Amino acid sequence: MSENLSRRAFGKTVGAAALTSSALSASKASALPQASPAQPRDSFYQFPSGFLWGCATAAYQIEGGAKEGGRGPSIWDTFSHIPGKVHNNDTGDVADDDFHRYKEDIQLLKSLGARIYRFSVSWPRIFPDGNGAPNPQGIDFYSRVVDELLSNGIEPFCTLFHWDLPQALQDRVGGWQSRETSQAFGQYAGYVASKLSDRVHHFFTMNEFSSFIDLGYRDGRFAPGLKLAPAELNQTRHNAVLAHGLAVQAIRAQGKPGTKVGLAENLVIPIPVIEAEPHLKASVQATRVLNAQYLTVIMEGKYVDEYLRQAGPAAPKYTAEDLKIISSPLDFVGMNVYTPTYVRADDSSMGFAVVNPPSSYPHMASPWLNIGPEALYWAPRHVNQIWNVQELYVTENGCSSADVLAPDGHVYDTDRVMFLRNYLISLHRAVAENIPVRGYFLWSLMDNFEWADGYGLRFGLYYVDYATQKRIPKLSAHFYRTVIERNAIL
Ligand code: PNW
Repeated sequence: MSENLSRRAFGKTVGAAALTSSALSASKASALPQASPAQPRDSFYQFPSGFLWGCATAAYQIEGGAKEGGRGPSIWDTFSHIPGKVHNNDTGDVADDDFHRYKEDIQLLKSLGARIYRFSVSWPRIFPDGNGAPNPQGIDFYSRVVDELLSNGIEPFCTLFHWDLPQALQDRVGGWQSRETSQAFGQYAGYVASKLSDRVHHFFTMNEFSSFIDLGYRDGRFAPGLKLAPAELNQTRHNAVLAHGLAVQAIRAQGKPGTKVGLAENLVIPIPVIEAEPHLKASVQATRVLNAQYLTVIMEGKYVDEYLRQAGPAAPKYTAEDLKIISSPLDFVGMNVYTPTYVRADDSSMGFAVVNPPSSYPHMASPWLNIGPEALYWAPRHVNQIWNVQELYVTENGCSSADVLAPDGHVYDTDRVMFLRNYLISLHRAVAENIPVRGYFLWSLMDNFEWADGYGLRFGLYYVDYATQKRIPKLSAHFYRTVIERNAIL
């Protein structure tokens, strides 16, 4: 059973914190109204009313039910069952068992006060064979999830591809190495939109191109575990952005009028080493060049010269028609924001240089997760200013911590609270500067299958005891609930 997010458990802690901060500031003049020691203070970091707060998850990471409801295998089923590919040889066979517990999990969202929820549809639940005849039980499951969300006052945002490619397509045509997969994705996207867009108003085509292509087809660390040469890799990237464009068109053709389409991309987020010219200019140029293969071609309908020049004979082959499809206009852009990439001005033909972090740079439990709160300011600022995007969402932000259950049954993830508080303060800066960020999805609602790290790394607001499937709210869940309730960072 889920635990309620009652204030009682953390009441003492919260009271103590309030007392300390009032005592400290009592001696200082403050622009903010003074609150009595027992009362929470007003926050400087107040969000505009109507700002949407929520959480994100993905099908393979939470659902389980791998062989139920007519679901076909995905490349992640195959990959995770190969010994040595995933930490501890963990698989998503059961995961959080959300396939059976989705009602309980929606109550977790409700206890946080979440207004929006980003979930993903498992392609092989809908088309067990990749394409051909849909499996009616598949769409029924998501239809029930959507109804349950709506009846709890939570708006569903649906991701169509969060990496669980049908194994049938990998076997038949080589997955994203083939344009046939791009075509099949368009058909699948149109079908889901035709069934859910009466109730789901926002669709994301893809989640994080670089993660499933670069880690899956270049480094071999993610499914399908390939290490392609540069020319094949660039063609695979091209097929993936083409699939995105075909899906945008299919959703517009088959979804209800007014259905909004975008994507959830973990763009490289260049941050000027010092917030002054000429580094500011360098960070803008870096954003376009470092995202050339994915977001830039989608937004501009063109591969930037720097990329084509660098790729040389390994550049992808494409037609003008491909570029038109890839750059089909979007209604919004979703950004998955984790780590910063510091850049400085440079005399090279690129106009910028990436500054690699020193070995002392701090990171969270995932070694790649360098802490850079400003990323949550710069990602929306760059995307809004470079491509004039007028509707933005933070589709993921959050972190892994070495969470432990304390003897009193709680999880005191103070590092996650520190991480979130600082990132959200940067997000507040963006919103305060009128950059049109409409909502924020925290990754993740609950601990789940963290891809090649299996269940070894935890990103949830709720701790999941995998032996019992019990969900336990961490300190960060209480923090986030307070943020949502006050619509402010404290
Ligand atoms: C994202 N990296 O993945 C995904 O969208 C989620 O499914 C995932 O659970 C979350 O972030 C946390 O990792 C990434 O190695 C996975 O740089 C790996 C990397 C980045 C993002």
